[in-house]
Amino acid sequence: MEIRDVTFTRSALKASDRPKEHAPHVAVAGRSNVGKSSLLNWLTRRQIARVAKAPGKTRMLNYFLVNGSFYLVDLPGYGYAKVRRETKQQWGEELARYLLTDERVAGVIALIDIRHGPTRLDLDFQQFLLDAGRERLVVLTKADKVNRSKRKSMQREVQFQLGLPRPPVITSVESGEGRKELLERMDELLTLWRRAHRGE
Ligand SMILES: Nc1nc2c(ncn2[C@@H]2O[C@H](COP(=O)(O)OP(=O)(O)OP(=O)(O)O)[C@@H](O)[C@H]2O)c(=O)[nH]1
Ligand SMILES: [Mg+2]
Repeated sequence: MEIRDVTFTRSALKASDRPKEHAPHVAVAGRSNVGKSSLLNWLTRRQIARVAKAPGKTRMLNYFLVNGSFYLVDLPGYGYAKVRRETKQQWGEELARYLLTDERVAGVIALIDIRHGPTRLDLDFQQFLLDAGRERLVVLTKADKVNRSKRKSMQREVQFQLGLPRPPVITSVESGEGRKELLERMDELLTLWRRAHRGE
């Protein structure tokens, strides 16, 4: 897949603010600061999502229309403690509802920091995706921060721990590693979704 054009469409939290069309969504999820917005900029080769030093930057669901045919969705990170509890609960609920019920979600790119592997929250989120019946595309981020042998061992370990049919994709926005593979795996998700929704 080539990314030809990308347009920021909208920020939304409530279901009524989400895009209206039938086009599929690929959501990008993970802990606060794991690199979701960076990954979106890197994938699209545009400075389109906001990246910050402080975690908790992305607070809404941000929709980016790609090639006029599907949405990439930058999600707020989970596990950021400094957000007020009520706000956190509200995001959590809206997000969960979105991922559980919106038929347009073709899959979730779930980011995990390669330095630490899955945290308790990552494991809970993986279980949530399994229960929701969502396709998981697991990505290990920030590969430039670890050596080659740690990459390999973490890749094997995470595949086993999460029960994934294929190894997670290793990426680094610094070295550029993993971009082509991630785009291919996204394409597969979209193809699956289109097959399942043909004729609608
Ligand atoms: N070295 C390195 N740093 C990265 C990489 N990806 C992201 N970062 C850094 O990690 C920090 C967090 O990145 P963001 O993209 O804002 O993370 P996020 O997951 O969107 O965070 P929230 O919006 O707060 O949930 C930034 O300082 C990025 O520069 C990577 O591949 N390598
Ligand atoms: Mg972000």
